[in-house]
Amino acid sequence: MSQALDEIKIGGLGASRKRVEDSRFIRGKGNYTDDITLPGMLHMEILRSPLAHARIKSIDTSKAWDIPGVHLVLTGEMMATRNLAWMPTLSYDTQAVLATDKVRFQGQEVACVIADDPYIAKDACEAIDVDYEPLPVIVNPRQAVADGAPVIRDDKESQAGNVIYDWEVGDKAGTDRAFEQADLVSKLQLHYPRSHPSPIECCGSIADFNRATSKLTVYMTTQAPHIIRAAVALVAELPEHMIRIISPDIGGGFGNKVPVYPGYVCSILASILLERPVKWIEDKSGNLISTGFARDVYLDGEMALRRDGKILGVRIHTDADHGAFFSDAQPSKFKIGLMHSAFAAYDIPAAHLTARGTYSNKAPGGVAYRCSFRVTEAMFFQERMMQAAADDLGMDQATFRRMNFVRDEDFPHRTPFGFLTDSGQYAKCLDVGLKAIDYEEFRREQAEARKRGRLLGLGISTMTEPLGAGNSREYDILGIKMFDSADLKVHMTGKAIVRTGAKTQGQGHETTWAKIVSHELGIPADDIVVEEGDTDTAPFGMGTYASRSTPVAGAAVAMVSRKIRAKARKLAAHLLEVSEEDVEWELGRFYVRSAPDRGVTIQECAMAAYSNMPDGMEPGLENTAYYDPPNLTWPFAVYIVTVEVDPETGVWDVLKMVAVDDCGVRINPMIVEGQIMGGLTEAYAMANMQFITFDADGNCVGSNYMDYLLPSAWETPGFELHSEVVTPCPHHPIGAKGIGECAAVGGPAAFVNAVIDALSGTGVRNIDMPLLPDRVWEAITYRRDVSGAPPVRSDD
Ligand code: MCN
Ligand code: CUM
Repeated sequence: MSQALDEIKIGGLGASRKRVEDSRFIRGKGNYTDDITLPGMLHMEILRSPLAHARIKSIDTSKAWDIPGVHLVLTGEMMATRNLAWMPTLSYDTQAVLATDKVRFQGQEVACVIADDPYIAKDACEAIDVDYEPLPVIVNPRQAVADGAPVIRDDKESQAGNVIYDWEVGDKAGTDRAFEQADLVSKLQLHYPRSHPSPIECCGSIADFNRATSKLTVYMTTQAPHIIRAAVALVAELPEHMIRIISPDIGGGFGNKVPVYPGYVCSILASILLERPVKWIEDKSGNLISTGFARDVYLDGEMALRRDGKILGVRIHTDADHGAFFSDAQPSKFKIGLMHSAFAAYDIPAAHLTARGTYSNKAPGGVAYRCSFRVTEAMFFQERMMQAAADDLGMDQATFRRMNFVRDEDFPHRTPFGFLTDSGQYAKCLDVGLKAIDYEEFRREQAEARKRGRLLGLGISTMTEPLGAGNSREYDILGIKMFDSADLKVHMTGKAIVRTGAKTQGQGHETTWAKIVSHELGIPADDIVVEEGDTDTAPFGMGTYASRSTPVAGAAVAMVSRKIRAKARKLAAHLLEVSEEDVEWELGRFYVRSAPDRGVTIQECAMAAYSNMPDGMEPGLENTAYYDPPNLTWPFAVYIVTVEVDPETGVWDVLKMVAVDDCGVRINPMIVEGQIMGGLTEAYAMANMQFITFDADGNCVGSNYMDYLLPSAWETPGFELHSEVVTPCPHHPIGAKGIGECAAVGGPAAFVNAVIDALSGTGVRNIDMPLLPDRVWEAITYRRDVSGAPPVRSDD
């Protein structure tokens, strides 16, 4: 008779367990970087450049030094004496820590002041006199490659112009042939604008160098503490074991907290020089103008089509504007991230992608913001192109997608750009979505409404996202292979602590990792504490981004639990006085096969590991697992939205939105739903209201929260979520696929497609995001496409 535990009751897989971290967050008891105060701590503020491109003729800091309470004024020149004026980036480029020769974007770090309090430091920054000689400014790739364009990175000897890379992937000859055979070629050009993650908490750090012990402890807002430790060891030439990075609670990352920022480096150097803790907390505008920009890609593509709707081939050219420094974190093999995941869900014989990256006088930008290395741009272009192609063919949007989907029986499937997708039920997800939105009925209503001058539209977007880098064969950052780890210690009373190399920023790892241990060992989730983010205690890992935590660190949690179970089995055999082969496992308990009533619980095994182990067995019940996944995980989703556009004002409203997400086995359904809701909210904000761009002088337009709007519950539409399609990941130990970014990746195209669909018949093929009312109005009124590419007029 089975005495197995009820997994849902103990909080294992499938239980919608409330997030344990929330009990401190909602009480205001979180421990964020800015909550930490150390004895003798000083405060740092940064002086930023008002100009986008200028030669620095001189910097006079004397007035700042004279202000009482100022301890140190750092300039690039001083950094240079320690070889720290420049630092390497995560993409094999260099980035100025503090400007020496020139400033290259508005908001660039020029000097720092360390003082008794942040107000003195800020005042002292304003007392610094910088003499700039303005230079011509570049704000887009076209200007970057124009004849006579100023060379932005004249600091690099090998850099002749402004091109960072030219890269290609796919089958050029095969794609050329596909286009020769096409009945019809459909084309689309668009710009995916800059967007900004804007987490509620800005970036910051507290560096604490102790001369007596030679130990450097840094509390910082980073999504990848171990990478930072390695970077500090290499850049500051400090021994790695003397560096401890602690990433405490993080108030949202969304990719913003992956890169290494000059503020971190300056606070570290200041602490070493002053031998006191130095705190730097970025202000909101500093965060918005200088850190972690995403996208800014021009996409130009065409699709070769057969008359019956079969896609024969795809060509894509991308121009990516990286800003002044190429500082993305991305796998070193792939210059434009995983842009070539485009069209992975569709069965397309041939495809070719060319990519060029250029410098401009804008803050470093590119990869970060809920995107798994540019998958957001890839899926956006894919679904906008699918819509344009179906329209050109005169085919129904749903039919066109369904006929080109990779079919369930065709997995594993090699995508035209070389990825291997392994599982999914694409047509089924689409069908669930169409039913939920009542597709046929809406099309009827739409036609009826049109007769009365009302503009209704429906947009479909699908996405299949490669989540969970590595495997280590293909994925590395700066040569560091991408795998992850988990460490599990079961105490003698059967309570446990699990640590991973990931770092939660709001995703709920403290809740979900405990559930995986519960699932594997039957220890109640409430008996397991999860800790991440301290490099002195957590096993080495590559951190949390690209929704890699569940695919990689989460898998490591399952694997380490299995190692613990294997040892517990030996302890059980010893306690039950039978041989190991006679011991069976059910959730939470080992028993004798021939006598199921005779059993011991996992807790009894834990006690025995410390008090009654068999002769010759190493005491304790602890282990570590490193997990190198065989493949990425490939979640799939269908997002469908209906809108009404007001032809008089260009304002559009969402009527209904449905989301069908298949992320394999859901560890915690409630958290998964939260991730999808959050992602859809961000997708809506990007499509509808978030405007941050640059004028011809390189001024950042929209660099405040009046223009760059963060959606609240008030303006966010309702979303209807569907979870009935579950295709377990064939290689993940518990069948889970990542979910953290899917809705933000696939969502934007659904909104834009819906608005363009509402305008069908006007000839408008594209309006660049955000679809602000004036842009939609312009498209309707003048029956033309509307570009959002910079430069914009400064009065826009
Ligand atoms: N999960 C689950 N079942 C699955 C998949 C995931 O229960 N099949 C749970 C996970 O265990 C985890 C959460 O859902 O608690 C997200 O898991 P995962 O998809 O593995 O993503 P990560 O944990 O790696 O989170 C990173 C992802 C990224 S890259 C960005 S950007 C983003 C996102 O998460 N930033 C966020 N969501 C965010 N949510 C919050 N609140 N804050 C951020 O900064
Ligand atoms: Cu690309 S943002 Mo997330 O991967 O941290």
